[in-house]
Amino acid sequence: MSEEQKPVLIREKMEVCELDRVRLSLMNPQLIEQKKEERTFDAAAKPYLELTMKDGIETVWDRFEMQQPPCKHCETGLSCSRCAMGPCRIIPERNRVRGVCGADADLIVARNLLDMCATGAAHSDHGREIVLTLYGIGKGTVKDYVVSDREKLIRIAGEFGVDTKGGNEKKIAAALGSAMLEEYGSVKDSIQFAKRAPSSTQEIWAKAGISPRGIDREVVDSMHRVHMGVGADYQNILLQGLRTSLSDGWGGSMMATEISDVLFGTPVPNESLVNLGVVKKDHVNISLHGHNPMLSEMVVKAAKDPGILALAKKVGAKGINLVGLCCTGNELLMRKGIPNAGNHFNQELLIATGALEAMVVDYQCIFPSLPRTASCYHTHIISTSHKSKIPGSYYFGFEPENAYATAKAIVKMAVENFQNRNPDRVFIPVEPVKVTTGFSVEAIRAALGGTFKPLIDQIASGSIRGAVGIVGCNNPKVKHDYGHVTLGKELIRRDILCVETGCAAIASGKAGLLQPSASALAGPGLKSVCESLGIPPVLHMGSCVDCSRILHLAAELGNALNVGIHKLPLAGAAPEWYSQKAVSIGSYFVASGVFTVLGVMPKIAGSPPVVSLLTEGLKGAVNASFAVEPDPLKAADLIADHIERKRTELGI
Ligand code: BF8
Repeated sequence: MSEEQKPVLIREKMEVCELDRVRLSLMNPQLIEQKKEERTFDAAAKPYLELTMKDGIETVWDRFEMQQPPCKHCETGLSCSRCAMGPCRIIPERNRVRGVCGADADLIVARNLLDMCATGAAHSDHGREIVLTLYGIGKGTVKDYVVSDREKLIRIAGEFGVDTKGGNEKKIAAALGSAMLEEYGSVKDSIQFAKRAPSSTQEIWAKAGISPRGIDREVVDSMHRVHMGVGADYQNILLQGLRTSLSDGWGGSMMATEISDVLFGTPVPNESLVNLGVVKKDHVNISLHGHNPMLSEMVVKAAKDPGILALAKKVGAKGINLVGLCCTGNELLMRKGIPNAGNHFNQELLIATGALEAMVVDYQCIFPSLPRTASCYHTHIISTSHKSKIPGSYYFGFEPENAYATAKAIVKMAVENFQNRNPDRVFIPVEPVKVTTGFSVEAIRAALGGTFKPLIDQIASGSIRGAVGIVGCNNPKVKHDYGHVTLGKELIRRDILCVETGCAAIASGKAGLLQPSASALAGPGLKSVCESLGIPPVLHMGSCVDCSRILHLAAELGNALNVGIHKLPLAGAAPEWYSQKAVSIGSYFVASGVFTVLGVMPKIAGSPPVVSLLTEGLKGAVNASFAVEPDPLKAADLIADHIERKRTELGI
C-alpha cells in the first residue's frame, strides 16, 4: 500500500442537514432550556445540546423522542420475527398466546435474549484482530507494530504453555498468537484464561454445564439454539447465554485486553483531560472513535510525522490535536494520556464544536447517522473497517499490513480539511476536567506494593466495605451520565471502592471522580486509603473489553483468599447500558458470581418466569443474579446490602 492511498466515498456525501433543520428547529426557547436539563447531566455537554436544538441539528435524544411510544410487545420481548411464518406477537387478550411455530412467551423472550447476548459476545472478534497482529509480527508479515511489553508477552506465553526458552520474541509472538487464534474455535472443552478463576468458581461452571469453550463455538451454538425448532426450553436457552458470555469475558475480551497490553503497553497511572473542552481552537482536531486500539494507536504515531506536522502549519494550524471518544478513547487515555472528548452521547455534540476536521472510526457504538450530523459542518467522517462501512463516510481499508501508510493518509486528509473550517462556527465554551487513569491489574498490584494483601486487609478491617464494577454505556432512557455519576458518588460515600470501564468511566471522569481529590467525597475509610496511596476512589480500568481486567482482579482476590468469586463482597452495575455487548458483559459478571444491578430493564418483562430466573433462579446455578433498579440511589442500597451480606458470610 503506497502513501498515496486515497479514500473511497461510500455512496454520496450526506447533504441532509437543511432537511433536518426545518423539522427540528420548531422548538421554543423554554422547551430547549427544559430539554437541555432533562437530557444530560454532563455540564460540558449542555451548551452543545442547546446549540444543536437551536440550530435544529438532530441528535440521539431527538430520534428517541421520534420513536415514542415504543411497541409494548417489542419492549417486553414478546415479538418474534425469527422465521418467515411470522412475524408473531404474544397478545393474550387477543388469544395470541403462541407464535405460528408454537413458541410461547417464555421461549420467545429467552430466544430474543440469547440472540442479544450472543451478538454482544461476538465483539470478542475485536480481540481476534489484535491476536492476528501479534501472530503477524511473529511471522514477519506485520511490520508496523512491535511488542511493547516483552515481560507481559513472556508471562502470557507461559500461561498458554508456549516455550519461552531462548527468549526469541518473534518466535514467542508467533506461537502465542497461534495458540490464541486456536482458542477462538478450539475443539477443547475449556479455554486457558478461565483457569485464572478460583477453582471453586470453575467447579460451579462445570456443575452448571457452562464451562466456557471457544467463543466461535459458543456463538454458533447460541445461533443454532435460537433457530426455529431447536431450543424450546427457556431455561436451557438462558444457560447457554451465560456460557457464551463467559467465553467472551474470560476468552475473547481477555485476549483482547492482554494482547493490547503486549502490543501497546500495559497501562500505568497517568494524568490527562476529559470532556468536550479538549478540542483546541487553533489546532487540527481529529477524534478517534470506536474500539480497537490498532487503528487509533497508529493514528497517534502518524500525527507525529514531521511532514504532516509541517502541512498542518502550512494550512494555518498550530498543530494536530488528537482526542479520543468512547472505548478506543479509553484505550488511548489509559496508555498514552491522549485527552478524551467524552462518551457515547458526546459523539454528535463533538461535531458541533465546529472545530473537528475528522472523526475517524472503526467499529461498535458508531451512530450510522454521523455523516448526517457532519453534513452540517465541514467534518469528515472517516471509516476504516471492512465490517463497518458507513454511507456518507470516506472509507480507507485499514489492515495491520498497511497500518502506518493508511493512518498517515487519514491524518493528511484531516489536516487538509482545516482550510474548510468556518471560524465563525467554532464553539468551545467549556474547560476540560483533569483525570488520573491507567489502573490495570498490574498497576493496582504495584500501587499496593506488589501484592493484593493490603487491599484485602483494608476490606477485612472494614475501612473499605467492598468493591463495585460500574460499566457500560449511555441510553436515552436515562439522563446522560446521571446514573453512572450518582451511583459512583453514593457508593464511595459508603466506603465502597469503584472500578470502572467504558462510558461509565468517562462519565466519572467528566464529573471529577477520577481525580485523587475526589477522595474528599468518599467515606472516612476509603478516603484514608485513597489519600495514603494517592489514588482516586473511582479507578479507571479501561475500555469495555477491559471488563476482563475486572474479572481478573476478582479472580486474584478470590485466589488470594481461596474462595470462589461469589463469596467476595463485590458487585457489578450497568446504570445506563444499551448495547448487546453490555448484555454479554452483565451476563459474564453474574455467571462469574457477581451480583449485578441494571439501570435499564432488558426486554424480558413479557415472561415472568424468565424475569424470575434471572433475578432469583440463577442463584441456584451460579450463586449470583441480576437486579433491575433505575434509581441509582436505590441501586446503591441494593449493592451495599449485598456487600454487607457477603461480609457477614465471610465473617468479616
Ligand atoms: O464498548 S460503554 S457505549 S463505547 S458499548 Fe459503547 Fe457502551 Fe460506551 Fe465502549 Ni461499551
